[in-house]
Amino acid sequence: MIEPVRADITQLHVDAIVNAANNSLLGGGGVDGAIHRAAGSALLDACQHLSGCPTGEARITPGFNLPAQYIIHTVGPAWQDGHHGEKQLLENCYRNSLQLALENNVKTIAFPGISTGVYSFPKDKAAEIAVKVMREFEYRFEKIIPCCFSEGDLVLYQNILSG
Ligand code: AR6
Repeated sequence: MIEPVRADITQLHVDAIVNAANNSLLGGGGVDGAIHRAAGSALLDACQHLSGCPTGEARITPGFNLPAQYIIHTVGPAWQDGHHGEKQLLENCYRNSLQLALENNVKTIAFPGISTGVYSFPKDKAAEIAVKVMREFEYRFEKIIPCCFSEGDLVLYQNILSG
């Protein structure tokens, strides 16, 4: 089941939440900053052992102080003009995150809108890509949650899913 919710992803009681990280995996602003604050400093220690992550790939850590058991860190593309492989890279983020989740027996997982903040990926295009990949994996999870930070984002996902 794909079930969009409006929430702060750090508060969700799911097996795994996904972080929209950067190549260093050492924290930043946006949802990345919120996750590091909520998980505690042990997360930074764990990330330091991962030696970064290429764009489109994913890495896993414990959730530490979060309600979620795991954090899956993925690095979305920064939007340039749509002709620099951005769509494929964003698709890779969703696919690699869901694959890594399956390998760790994750049944419930929540995603923020990867790349749609600081990285400026157009929200409608990003949501179409997210839902396309989530639908491929839907039946291998109990729940896949697009975690929307604004009411507008929630309506966007609801419209795509009902269309
Ligand atoms: N819960 C759910 N969604 C959130 C939360 C939250 N607590 N906070 C923000 N969002 P962004 P990006 C939404 O900028 O575009 C960082 O500095 C937000 O509304 O966090 O992939 C990293 O270190 C937006 O829809 O990630 C990288 O350097 C979405 O999360 C860079 O930003 C993603 O926005 C990554 O940029």
